[in-house]
This record gives sequence, C-alpha cells and structure tokens, in this order.
Amino acid sequence: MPVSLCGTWDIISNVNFEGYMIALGISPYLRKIALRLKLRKVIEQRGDQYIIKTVSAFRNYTISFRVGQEFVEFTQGLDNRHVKSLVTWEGNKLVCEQIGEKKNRGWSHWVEDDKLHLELHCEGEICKQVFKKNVAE
Ligand code: 1AG
Repeated sequence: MPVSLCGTWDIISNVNFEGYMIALGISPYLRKIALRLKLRKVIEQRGDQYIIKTVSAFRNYTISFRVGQEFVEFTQGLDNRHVKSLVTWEGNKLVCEQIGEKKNRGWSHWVEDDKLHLELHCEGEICKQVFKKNVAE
C-alpha cells in the first residue's frame, strides 16, 4: 500500500514550470503571473474517488476522478483545453495520462521522504514540483 497523498501541501521547488507552460501555449503575461505563485495542493480521498485541488492567490484548479476510470477533463483557467484523462497506479506513483491536442501530456504524483512530488509533462517539456506537508491544516 503506497503512502497516502492526502493532506495540504505547499510548494518548495518548481523546476521548468516555464517550459511546461510554453509547451501548453500559455501567454507570456500569464506565465509571469503563474511563475510567482505559491502553489498549494489539497488532496482528499473519499472511497475510490480522489479530489486534487491546486490552490493559489490567482486561480484555483480542481480535478476529481476515480483511479482506472477515464474522465473528460476541462483545464479551465489553465490552457482551457478538453482532454481525456486516465489516472492509474504505477507502483507508488499516481499517474495521469491526458489525451488531447498536446502530445505526451500528463503528470504523476508520489510521496517520497515526507514530500509530495509532481512531475508535469507536455510534448518535450518536464516540470518538477516538490511540496512539503502543511501540518497546520
Ligand atoms: C496541475 O495539474 C496543473 C496546475 O498541477 C499547474 C498550474 C498551472 C500549469 C498550467 C498552465 C498554466 C496556465 C495558466 C497560467 C495561469 C494561472 C496559473 C494558475 C495555477 C493555479 C491553478 C495536475 C493536477 C494534479 O491536476 O496535481
């Protein structure tokens, strides 16, 4: 059984977020705002359903899904595309494939050394974010 991803997590590092946003076609203006944000992940699990909220002072983004069950995702407030998403466990990693206009798009989440890791990929770009648990919440 993998370590639980649930909880409130605050970003401590963010590598190549810019490259990932360029791959998604985000405007320079929005990229500049996004790069300054202190992103927070709030992850909940209810039965076999996951809810992952990405929270910031500028915009929030929420997905909810069941592992192994494909769903239509609208990336509202991000790149505003529709993708077909499927989340599965690959070992201790929660892996999402996002099928749509952009090739090789997806992410994976895992916990390692009390940190939440997120790797976001799109086309050739990989963004790596690390979050530490917020114990106050
Ligand atoms: C994410 O998905 C996506 C959230 O983690 C990452 C944030 C943005 C990256 C995408 C594009 C940037 C688009 C517009 C910039 C404007 C605002 C940024 C707002 C960011 C806060 C929501 C994986 C996740 C599972 O669903 O953790």
